[in-house]
Amino acid sequence: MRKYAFVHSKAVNFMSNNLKKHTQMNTLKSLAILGIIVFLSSCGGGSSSTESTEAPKEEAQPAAEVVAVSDSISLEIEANDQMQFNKEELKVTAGQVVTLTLKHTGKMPKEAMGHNWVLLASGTDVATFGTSAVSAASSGYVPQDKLDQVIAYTKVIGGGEEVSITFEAPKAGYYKFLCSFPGHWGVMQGDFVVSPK
Ligand SMILES: [Cu+2]
Repeated sequence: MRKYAFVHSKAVNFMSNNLKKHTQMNTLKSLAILGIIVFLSSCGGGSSSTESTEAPKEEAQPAAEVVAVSDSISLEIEANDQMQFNKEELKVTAGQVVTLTLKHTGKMPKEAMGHNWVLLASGTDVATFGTSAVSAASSGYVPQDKLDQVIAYTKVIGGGEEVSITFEAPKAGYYKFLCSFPGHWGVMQGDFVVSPK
């Protein structure tokens, strides 16, 4: 009986050891499988989260790179007490809606140092127009019988004042602008360049 019991207990021991090993192996196996699952799912999750963060960037980039050709433009030109414009050339694109602002940065009154900005039609001679403008004081030195030679113009302003006008850019080409206040056109003139659309 005792021997049997010993054997039995040994057998039980053996069995329980085996069971332990088996259970351990099972546990290891399940841990390994779990590990693979976790690895796979984290990979899957990782790649999908990468996609989700990259996708909006790819969509956003082209939108940010889109440079629309503006159909309007704002230009600014200054005139001073020294009878000077601060720009000799202004550039726009054909058909653009141009908003031009003339600023008189000086202090002299418009009767003594008045300035305007006049854009002449293609083929109009600056000297001829400037000379004829002298006698057009009542209309801001823009002869009303020569408006066909004028694309756009501002009123005459004095020191510290500014004025804005809006007009449509003419067809592509080179035009002249000037200040038509008596005696100013000789130095106060420049090129208005209209490039094709
Ligand atoms: Cu002037």
